[in-house]
This record gives sequence, C-alpha cells and structure tokens, in this order.
Amino acid sequence: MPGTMGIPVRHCWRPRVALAAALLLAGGAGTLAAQERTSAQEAGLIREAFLHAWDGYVQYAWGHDQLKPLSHGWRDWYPASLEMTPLDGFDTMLLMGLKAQAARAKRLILDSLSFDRDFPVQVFEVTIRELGGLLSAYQLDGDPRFLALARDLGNRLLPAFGSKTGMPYRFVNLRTGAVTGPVSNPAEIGTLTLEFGTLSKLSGDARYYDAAKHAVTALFERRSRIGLVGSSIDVETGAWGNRDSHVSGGIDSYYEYLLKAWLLFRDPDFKRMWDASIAAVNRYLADERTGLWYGHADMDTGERKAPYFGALDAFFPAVLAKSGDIPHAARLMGSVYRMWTTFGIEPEVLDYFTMRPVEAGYQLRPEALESAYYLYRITGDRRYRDMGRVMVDSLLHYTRSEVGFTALTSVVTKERRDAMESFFLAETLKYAYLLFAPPETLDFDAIVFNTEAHPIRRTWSAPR
Ligand code: DMJ
Repeated sequence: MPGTMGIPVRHCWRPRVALAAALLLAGGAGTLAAQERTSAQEAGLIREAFLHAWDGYVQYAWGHDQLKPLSHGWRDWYPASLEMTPLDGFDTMLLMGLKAQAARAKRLILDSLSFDRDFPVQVFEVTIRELGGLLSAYQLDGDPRFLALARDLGNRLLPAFGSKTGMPYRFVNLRTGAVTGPVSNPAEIGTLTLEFGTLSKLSGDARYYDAAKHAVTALFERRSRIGLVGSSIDVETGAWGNRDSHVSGGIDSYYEYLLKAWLLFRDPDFKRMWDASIAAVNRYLADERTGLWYGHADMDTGERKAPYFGALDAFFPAVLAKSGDIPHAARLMGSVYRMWTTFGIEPEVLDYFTMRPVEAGYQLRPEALESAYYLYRITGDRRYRDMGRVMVDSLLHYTRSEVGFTALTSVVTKERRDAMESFFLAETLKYAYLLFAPPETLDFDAIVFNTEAHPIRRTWSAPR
C-alpha cells in the first residue's frame, strides 16, 4: 500500500548527472567553486557522496552496523548487528530517489533484522536510530512489516520505563527486559516521545505514548527553581548528580522533543513544558558577551560556567527557528558558521572566548547543516544556502576517503579516524541534500524530524 500511509516524496526532478558531480568532486582545474554551483549541481554532488558512502558500506560492512572506512572493516555496537546504517540511511535513499539501493536495504532489513537478542542496548540510541528509522520507513514506503518490526522493538524497550520515577534506565536487555544504568541524563530520558508517541498513534496502543510522556514529565518536574536541568540524574531516586546546565550533548534533544512533541501531537502539556524551559534557557544560557552563543551555567543559581559550545549544540538554531524565534536562531547560526569556518570544519567543543577547540574532533555530525536547512526553509534567505555550500564543500573535502567518509580526530590537523557513523547517512547527507533539492522533495511543513532526521508525518487526525 505505498503512498496510502505515506509522506509524499517527489522524484520528478533529478540532480544533473552523476558525471557532473564526479567532476566537481575531483577537484583541480575547471572545478566550479562552491559559490558558483547551482543548487541542482550541489544536490547532485551530495547525492553522489551518499552513493560513495553507501557503496563502501555495501562492499566492506554489509549487514553490520557501521563501516570502518580506513581499515575497510565494520563495527557492530552489540554482539549481533542491528543493521544501523541501512536502517538509518533508508529514508535518505527514498528522498534521493535511489530506488535500487533502497530496495536492497529494505530486503536486508526485512529478511534479517531481529530484535530477539539476549543483550542490553542503549534505549536512547536504539529508539532514535532504529525505532525512528522503522516508523519513517513505514510512513514513506507503506510496507506494514516495518511497523510490525517497530512494534516488536517498542515492546522490548518498554521495560526500561519500570523505574520508581518512570524515567527510563539507560539500558534494557531486548530479550529478558532486564534493566541497567540508573544514572541517566535529560537527553536519554526526554528523547523518546516522538518515536513512542508515533508508535501509539499508528498502532492504537497508548502504552508507548503514556510511558514516554510520563518519563519526560517526571524529568521536567525535577527542574530547578530557576527552570534549568542538569547533566545527570538518577532515575531510581530522582536525585540530580551533575548540575551543569547547557544545550549540548546529554541535554540537547530533551529541549528539541518538548517543542516537536507539541508540534506533532498537539498535546498542550508539551507546549507548557517547552515554554517554561526555553524561557529559562534564554535567560541563563544565552551568552551575548562575544556574539550570541549558548554556554554552560549552574542549574540552581544560573551562575555562568564554561563558555563552551560545539558541534552538537549547533542543532539549536534549528529548534529556535522552528519555534518561531528567528532573531535568536539567525544570530546563533552566524556563530555556528563562525565556529565552522574558523577551522575549515567544526570542532566537537569550542571555547567561544578564545575560539580554540576544547575537543578538536569532528564525528561527521549533521547539526550545523540541519540548522542551515531549517533556517533556509523557514526564512527563504539564500545566505543559509551559501553557508551550506561552504560547509558541504569542506566536509566532503576533508572527510572523503577512498572508501566512504571518515570522522576526524582533529579539525586542526585534519587527521582521520576510522569511523563512519550511521547518522552521516541518516542526517548529515540528508539535511545537506534537502537544503539544495527542490522543496517538493519533502514537504517541510507537513513533517517533524526526529532527532536522527527521520521524518514523521501526522497521519492520525483526532487529538488524544
Ligand atoms: C545523532 O545520533 C542525533 O542527532 C542525536 O540527537 C545527537 N547525536 C547524533 C548526531 O550528532
């Protein structure tokens, strides 16, 4: 039943030919500079990069979670593969019109992906990559076997919510339901609502929505008197450990999902939590001393701590823009672009006072391109495409390898690391492509992306 449940995907437009893309990538005399390329050429270049990444996976890591691009090997996160790269990359293939590749990935997933595994998995990562990937695959492709897999996975993850507070443990054994990892963080607790909520809406079983909403509400209720959350919390006792507050890794997508759960489900409780949270974030974390950045502060006193911002924090202009706060989003995007261009590519963590890297690696992360894409789609301002061109150019230049693409151990030395995360196919190349592809490729206003860039469409009508 393709199309009946689905997100409309248009392929009437095709990027110019792959040859043009290859010529552009080859570098040297005659190569068009980034600013001279048309959008179609840029999209063609990114599509070709996706094929290069996928071909490397197919040749050296087929059936495994990730490609190791330098050693021509593979990495599985657990004792058996959960096929992260094909599942994460599947909807990008559909959006890019890569039908043969999508068909092959689909066969692999439906023939061999099993969640009946006797090992613990990280609830957050498996939810955003696997559950999100399956739900998006179901909505785009229409095959009910994707939804059946999502339901099976959802059932196996549910025991994670069995703590006294209702906040999930970090790990759950997929076969036995045994839980481990009581010390968690806001991102891992609060980044489950879109996937679990959608599973409820599509299956008619309210347990998933209720568990995820209860968890994030329990976390929100433990915010400090000034409205901030910290970096670690015990899900059994509800006690905070690390009280450092920021919008970086470990907290980031907690805020993202408060907003997006409101947009997707129209449940006013999420809007109330988002409104209260963003007011505190803007008051205590926004730092205007050297341009606009969002830094660290003590969750109880609001006292400023480290002036650190990094590749993960770069999602925040997208969230601000989606919430309607274009002034903050635009200024922060300027800072993100400055962070990127200072080194030719963004570091994992930057000290924005000294403009020196605190953690110098680059993990092929998507957030800067994600924000450029949101801002371009929401404002129509071509400057965001220009920023995207420069970022894509340097990203492909520094990370393309003979096989696939590599993370960097340092954006200063550009030394390479033997890793290509599945989010490079799910997110980085998807957002880059969508920034330059015609708007009909994906109706931005009709979907909500989960934090792994899997688009979810509200196909249900009645509010709960
Ligand atoms: C992805 O898995 C998700 O975007 C997550 O929210 C943050 N980390 C990576 C990408 O950087």
